[in-house]
Amino acid sequence: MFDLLSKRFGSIFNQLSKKRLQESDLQNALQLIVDSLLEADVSYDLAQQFIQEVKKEAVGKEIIKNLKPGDQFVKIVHDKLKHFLGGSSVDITFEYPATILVMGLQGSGKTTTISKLAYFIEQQEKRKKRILFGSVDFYRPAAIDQLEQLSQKVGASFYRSEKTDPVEAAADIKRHFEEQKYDLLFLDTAGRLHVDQDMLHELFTIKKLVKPTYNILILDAMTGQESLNVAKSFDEAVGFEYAVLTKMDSDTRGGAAFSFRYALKKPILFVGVGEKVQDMQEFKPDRMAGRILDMGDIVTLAERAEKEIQNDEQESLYDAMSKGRFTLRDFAKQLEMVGRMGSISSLMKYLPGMGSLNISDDMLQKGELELKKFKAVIGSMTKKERVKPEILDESRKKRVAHGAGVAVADVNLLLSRFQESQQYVKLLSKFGRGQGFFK
Ligand SMILES: Nc1nc2c(ncn2[C@@H]2O[C@H](COP(=O)(O)OP(=O)(O)OP(=O)(O)O)[C@@H](O)[C@H]2O)c(=O)[nH]1
Ligand SMILES: [Mg+2]
Repeated sequence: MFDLLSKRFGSIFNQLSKKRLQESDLQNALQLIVDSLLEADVSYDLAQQFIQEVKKEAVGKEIIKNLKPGDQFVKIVHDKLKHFLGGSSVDITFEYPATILVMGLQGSGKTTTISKLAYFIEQQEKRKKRILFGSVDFYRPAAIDQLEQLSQKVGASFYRSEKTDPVEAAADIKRHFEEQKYDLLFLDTAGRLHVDQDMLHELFTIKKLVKPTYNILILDAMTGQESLNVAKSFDEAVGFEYAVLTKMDSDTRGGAAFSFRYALKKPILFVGVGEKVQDMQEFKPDRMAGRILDMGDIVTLAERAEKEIQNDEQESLYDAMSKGRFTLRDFAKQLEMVGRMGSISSLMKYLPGMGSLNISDDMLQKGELELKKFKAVIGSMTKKERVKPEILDESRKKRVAHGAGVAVADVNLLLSRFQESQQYVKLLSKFGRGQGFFK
């Protein structure tokens, strides 16, 4: 499928001989994205909103040498999608003691997910945690037994309240948790239909009483775009901070993840991928982006594109340098590139001759700090000042320093460093390409 889609993109873009992506070129490609999102069960409105964002980003983008326009477009789409899915995975570390209230629709996977979370925490934590399971699900016979069985499977304790009213039972379980000084309490609740306001209100009362440290909504990925309404009504009536998306092992494409993140902007912590306690994985935005677009290999593709973009920037920088037209703008780009490649210390390894020099950690740290200041200084200059720094008189320098939150002396230091590198560039252009570290 990936091959098919990228071929389709390819045939749309390959005849392109222009230098920039234009709206007319993008129409067909954007339609493919919409189709992909709709197939993943994203609502039509959301799909439209998303491609408007992509369009904004893509139209007018310069086409990068060595990169197929189709691949470049795919990268833009992928990055946007990843961004909407939360960027990077959420690194949650629970603080103890903690109470976790688990809520969700009937059959969404609440009880199963509690055991998965407990298993995950046990695997992750160095010191064994004392985990307690409790349930206030009195609506479905055997619901509490199910939780008890699961607690044995993952080595957690289980407490059955004598109370039969859910709110009273919740208070009783919490009291037991505190008295026995457990680290973690998972409170399982009855499945609710989001149209059932009474049941939602009861959950709200339990939440107020128990004061959970974390509230987690369990969302069934198979509910597709409907999951958004579910999440919204739970959020309005009860409130939660995180979600876990279950049943991602089904053939659903993950539209639920997209709709949820896009509309509610709350993190998805994990995805459930099966019925067993170990069947849960961290939520990975870029993997999910690939699944939603049905492009298995999109991550590799995006990485390749990123590399080409960097090569391209480096080449144009080299062009500017070899012509001896090296402005502060190029200098800023150079700093930016250094920043992107990692710390100065890690870069040193790659510079010829540098490995054998004895440079102390102090010097390196000073260098990194300087780099940050320089970036800020260049950032608060006007376009004109960047191209013609000689116009920077005292009052301009003061303004720039103020804007960057540094001293005027830092601005002067930057300017003298810049002059030094200009000398270096002139030297470079005499010797031609391939002599310096821009080869
Ligand atoms: N394939 C698959 N099945 C899952 C997953 N999570 C839960 N299930 C199954 O879904 C069904 C319902 O799970 P439960 O954990 O009982 O759901 P619940 O939300 O507690 O249900 P109620 O208590 O009835 O509201 C069970 O058969 C689970 O085994 C998952 O990630 N993948
Ligand atoms: Mg249950």
